[in-house]
Amino acid sequence: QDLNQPYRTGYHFQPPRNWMNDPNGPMIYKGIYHLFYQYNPYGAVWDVRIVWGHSTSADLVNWTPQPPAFNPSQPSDVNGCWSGSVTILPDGKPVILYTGIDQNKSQVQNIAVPVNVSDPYLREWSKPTLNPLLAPNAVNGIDPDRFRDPTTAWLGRDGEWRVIVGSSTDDRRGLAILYKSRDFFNWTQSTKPLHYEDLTGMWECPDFFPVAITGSEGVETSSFGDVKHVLKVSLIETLHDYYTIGTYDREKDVYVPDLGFVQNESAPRLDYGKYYASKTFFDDVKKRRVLWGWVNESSPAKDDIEKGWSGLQSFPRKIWLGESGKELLQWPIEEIETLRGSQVSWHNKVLKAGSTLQVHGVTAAQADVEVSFKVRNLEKADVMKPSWTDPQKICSQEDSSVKSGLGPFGLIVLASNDMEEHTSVYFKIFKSNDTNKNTKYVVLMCTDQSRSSLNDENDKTTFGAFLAIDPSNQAISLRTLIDHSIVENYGGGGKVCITSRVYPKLAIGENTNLFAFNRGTQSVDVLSLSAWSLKSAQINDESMSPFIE
Ligand code: DQQ
Repeated sequence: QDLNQPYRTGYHFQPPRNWMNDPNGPMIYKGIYHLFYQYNPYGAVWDVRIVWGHSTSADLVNWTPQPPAFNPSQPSDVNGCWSGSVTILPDGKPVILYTGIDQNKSQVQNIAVPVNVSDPYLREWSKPTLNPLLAPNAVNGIDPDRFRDPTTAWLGRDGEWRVIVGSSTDDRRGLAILYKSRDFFNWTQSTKPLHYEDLTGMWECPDFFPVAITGSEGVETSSFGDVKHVLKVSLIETLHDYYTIGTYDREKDVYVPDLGFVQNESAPRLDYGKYYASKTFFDDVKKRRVLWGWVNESSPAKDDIEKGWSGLQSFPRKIWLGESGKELLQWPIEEIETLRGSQVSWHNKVLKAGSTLQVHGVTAAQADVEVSFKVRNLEKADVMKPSWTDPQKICSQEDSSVKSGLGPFGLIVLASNDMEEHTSVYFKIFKSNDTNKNTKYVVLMCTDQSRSSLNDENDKTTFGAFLAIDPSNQAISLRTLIDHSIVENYGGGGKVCITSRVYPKLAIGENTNLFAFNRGTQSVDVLSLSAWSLKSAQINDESMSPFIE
């Protein structure tokens, strides 16, 4: 760890320097994984003239930097190469659809194709002269400032390709505009969008993909099998990624979410912390769907400029439909285990009321922790207040220092030697005040960044979500990935994810500690805890390949 750069990560994807935002066009091609990303080669802040950064990997863990795939260069993208996706055509060749900011500063959709398909690293891309393929015009009524982020296209039974592009109307109706094409070059706008929702504002980075009804295997984006569909949208108004699960009617070409689009504080999100502009791809080798998401900084821009970089990608996650059919589950891809070093294990330890137990023997600044809690005296839970509808608000009012009947209990991570700095990830259990609910209890999951750093200029907002499990017959599990300035939490086997960014001044490197804690009035059993030191991955080490800017 470079002591001048304590916030750079050991195993989270980041470029050697400068600004990064959305993951773009992830894929696997000829056994090589590719990640493109919104990259500003000129500095540590976003710039409209952003380019497609590019890295490749054999295992989704270690990454080789490649030259940017393309830069603004032609009238249809001269003012910026914005987000987009890859589609693998039936002959196995990949193509990119992306948003260009054209010579009039309008958002248009372009195509880029590999120059040499026999190169598994796909180092060179070209832009056919017929770009743009899709443009807003007076007839289609699309706002040229709100027309972007094409998805991976899918092929219908009728042999026509479909793709959606994010948009919104002037009165804040969010839209997934649908286009169809026979040859992938000439596209026609459908009269109806694939889906829309009033008062949701601009839909950025939509993602539309099928999930298997049973099992955790992924399915190919054009699959006609026994599937449900997921529509994810990134709402610019809240900067969160929301999803719905529903049915795609292939005859009418419309998507109908099972529960409608929930528009409240507890609407389903891929992550309830810092996480945006996510995108999935189907890995046909390991038969899984893999999710990437941009994790922004929580520091002021002046700090980003000083450290010379901004933005991380979450660790890649496998994503699939949970057994209930009502929620998506996410889990770090199994390849993370190749980084595991020394391990500490606990079995059946009691965390007495008010206790804090240190986890010794792992590198607490770069670790992978799995823990499972069981609570016995559920009747001691406090009753939910009727006003408690927003989990994030409850977590910030009732932060990690506020004792309740059951909880807070969980992990304290990135703690300094004197505990002056620490971040906590915890649960509280309440009795439901809604007698119509199937379970009597509500489990709240929170992450509290408020004491994470002596530096008060960072955004230390508390995060929270309700975790849909019944603590009377299920243990409460937590998986936490710690990596210097990022903490990714998976509650209940991946039902709820919360990611945060923190910038400790003291809890750095060897001066970092890890604890299990219980500040509630009742003891909690730790059924098991395993913690591993994680080795650093090779991430975009420039000596491995010239990083051309
Ligand atoms: N970032 C891109 C846009 C997208 C936004 C520009 C989402 O294409 O809508 O960098 O973060």
